[in-house]
Amino acid sequence: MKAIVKKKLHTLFEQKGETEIFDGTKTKTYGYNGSFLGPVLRFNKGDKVKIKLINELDEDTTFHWHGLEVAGDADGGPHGIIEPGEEKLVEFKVTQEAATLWFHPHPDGKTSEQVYNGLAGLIYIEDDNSKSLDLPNKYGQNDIPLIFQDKTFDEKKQLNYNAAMNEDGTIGDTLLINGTLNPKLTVKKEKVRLRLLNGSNARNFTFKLNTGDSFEQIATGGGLLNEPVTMKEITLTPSERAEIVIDFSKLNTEDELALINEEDGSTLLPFEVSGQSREDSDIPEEMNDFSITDEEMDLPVTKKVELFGMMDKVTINGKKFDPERIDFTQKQGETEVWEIYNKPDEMGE
Ligand SMILES: [Cu+2]
Repeated sequence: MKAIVKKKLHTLFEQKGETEIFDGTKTKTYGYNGSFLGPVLRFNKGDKVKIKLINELDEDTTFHWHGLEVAGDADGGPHGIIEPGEEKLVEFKVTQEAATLWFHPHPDGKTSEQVYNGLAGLIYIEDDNSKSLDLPNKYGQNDIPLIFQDKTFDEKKQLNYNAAMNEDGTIGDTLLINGTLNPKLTVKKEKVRLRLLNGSNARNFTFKLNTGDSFEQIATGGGLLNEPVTMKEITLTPSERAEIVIDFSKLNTEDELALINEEDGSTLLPFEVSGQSREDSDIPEEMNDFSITDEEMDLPVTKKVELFGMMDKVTINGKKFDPERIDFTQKQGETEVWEIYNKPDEMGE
């Protein structure tokens, strides 16, 4: 993945390109400021960010910051269309805590295909707390971005979004990690932080070490947990992020080590462990201080949300998406309790 773009990023293009995913063959792809996927955008809490967005595709698109707390006019939802050849300047202030987010297009009805073609990138937010903690933070050395996406290619090795469509979306038979086929990751005998993004359309991943060894989860898509949680596997549905730390100094590196997908037993990412680290990080027992007060626990349910349906029949509380309608309003700074119900369909799924 490309070098980190620091705060001075001014322009983000959505563009078409060609990428050599298979040796000697060019695959038509989409990308941000390149032919496939995007750079990692790094923000600090408190930053005032100004980005010029340019649509160089020949279709409508938007630039959406998934998980960022940002005003609607800068968020690039389906209402924020940028037409082919057009550009738009967005400005926002980063107000939330350290987290791993991602960006992608979000035009109504075209989102998944544009992401599938390659429009996806990571956003890292850091804050004083995350910088003061002794977490692995050397980009590309012990702090690794990993975007997992399954694709289907036709016989000419071109992306085929419609090939394996089911009622959940499209699935693929070929895994790309950071846009790369069959990658492996070389690490030292130290604690390594993996920032996992499930960037697939409809596939879940349950990440697990092939040896069954445990690792620590330090963050969800919302930011750092209060304390690290030891676990042996973690499931991410599409769009979800998690940060995990694997301590390679504690693993038997004579074994072939790999991250596998417990859902189907497939190997996702083999590790090659070579060399000792000079200074290993020390994961703190306390990383954050989220709490819910007793008063908040006792609040009655403010809103009920019923999710139902598949594809273009998806509804929330029986209503389909309509950009002209606002269903919920709430006051900033006020705690609400939402009850979310995922209603099964006739098949009971
Ligand atoms: Cu999103």
